[in-house]
Amino acid sequence: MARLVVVSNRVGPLKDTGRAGGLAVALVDALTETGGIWFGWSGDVSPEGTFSTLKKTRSKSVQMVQLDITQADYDGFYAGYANRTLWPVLHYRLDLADFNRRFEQTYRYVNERFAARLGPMLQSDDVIWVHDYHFLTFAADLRGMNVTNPLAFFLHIPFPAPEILAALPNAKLIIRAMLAYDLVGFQTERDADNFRRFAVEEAGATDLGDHQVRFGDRVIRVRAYPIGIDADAFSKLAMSPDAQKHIKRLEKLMAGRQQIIGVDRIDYSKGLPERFLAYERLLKDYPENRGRLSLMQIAPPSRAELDAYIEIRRELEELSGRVNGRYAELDWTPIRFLTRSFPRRALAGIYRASRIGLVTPLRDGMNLVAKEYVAAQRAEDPGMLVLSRFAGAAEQMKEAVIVNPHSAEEVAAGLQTAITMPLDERRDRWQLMFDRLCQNDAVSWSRSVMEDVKAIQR
Ligand code: GDG
Repeated sequence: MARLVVVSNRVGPLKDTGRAGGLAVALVDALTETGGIWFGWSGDVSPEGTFSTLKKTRSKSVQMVQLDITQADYDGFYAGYANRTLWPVLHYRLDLADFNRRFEQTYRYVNERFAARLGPMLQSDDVIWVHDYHFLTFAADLRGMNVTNPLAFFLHIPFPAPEILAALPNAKLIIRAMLAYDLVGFQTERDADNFRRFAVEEAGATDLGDHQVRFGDRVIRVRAYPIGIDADAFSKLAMSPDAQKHIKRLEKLMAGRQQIIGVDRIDYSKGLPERFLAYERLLKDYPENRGRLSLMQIAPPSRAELDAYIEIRRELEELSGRVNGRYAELDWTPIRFLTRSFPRRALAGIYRASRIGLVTPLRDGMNLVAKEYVAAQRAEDPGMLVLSRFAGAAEQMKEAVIVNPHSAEEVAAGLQTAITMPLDERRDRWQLMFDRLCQNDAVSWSRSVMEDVKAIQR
């Protein structure tokens, strides 16, 4: 069996430390099956940067190989083009995008340097699987070094409509570089369609039907491979004694009341201020929930150095202060806003103890929290998921209460539907979602990408 080489910005962990999410578990599983390399940034900045000595660690047949970058690479590639240009554009936020041309140059340079360091490690029959928006142009660099191995790519975040992407300077060149991959995978059918449309309408590719486009003399497979979680393991985690401890603590605190849970990195794509406003609207429009249904928002900080994130955090603190000031009672706090992270097993327990999972991103590639919330529920009395139509997860979780996160009235009405939903209906809807999560888990996701990449005609 051909060896697998995974490339992603951050690498590992190789061992299941209890912190690893479904993605790391799925990739380690795929790597262990064939043996291989997981290659990416070390997370460190050094003066030698991509010219530094490779950092290597091994666990059985899998080798982790990591590379530093320089401060200038960090500013232009990571904080710059990846997070200030591509992240907003791909999440449909042209208003937040910074089109600094130096960012783009550094991004292309760092992609080239990573390719130059990976190239010498490759064997002729390796299959290479590259992840996410940090490495859109990576395949073109490898092809420039005469690498002819099968190259697959998966985008974890949304791919916008061509009308949006066209605003990105040099979008055509970036997409043409992506057409150097043999397979380009997305979270949803919509994302795959958007990419195909851009490739055909703007970049000169031809649609061959059957999820394929031609560009020059190459055929590229373009398809949706919705990512899954390790549903069975997460469900068991939610029943573990450790999770149980958290459930007990929360239940004591709630004293018979109920809780809505939100868990998101602080990021403008996650629709957090809109969510707080929708909850405020619920208390206004459906006053029977006052004193009875609180909102707990867990929001570990992310990429805290970016101004946009500091601003959202401040806004959320203000909003929660306002709602709490207005509606709190001596023994009841409406919003509990926790800007810290929790161990995974605690999270599983918190999901399980919450009657509603509220997942309302303005745009999201998939959103694994939606899937984890469902996996953590009690089969006999499951909580209900209220889910944004703009999360990739909505394509596969139609039994959730689907809402438009921009409309506070609609989210409030959705919350009311969820809280008053009869037990039979909750059970039926939950069972359908849970069965689908188990069938389409993280391992089956990576297998289906691997099967398609192996079927590529060379
Ligand atoms: C990108 C795409 C796509 C959160 N707080 C804590 C914690 N988490 C974990 C959750 C979940 C993960 O982080 C977040 O995953 P999401 O899918 O919701 O979002 P992104 O981080 O933006 O991920 C996204 C994903 O890639 C995969 O393809 O679904 O659309 O944006 O697993 O549980 N984990 C722990 N403590 C916390 O406090 N341990």
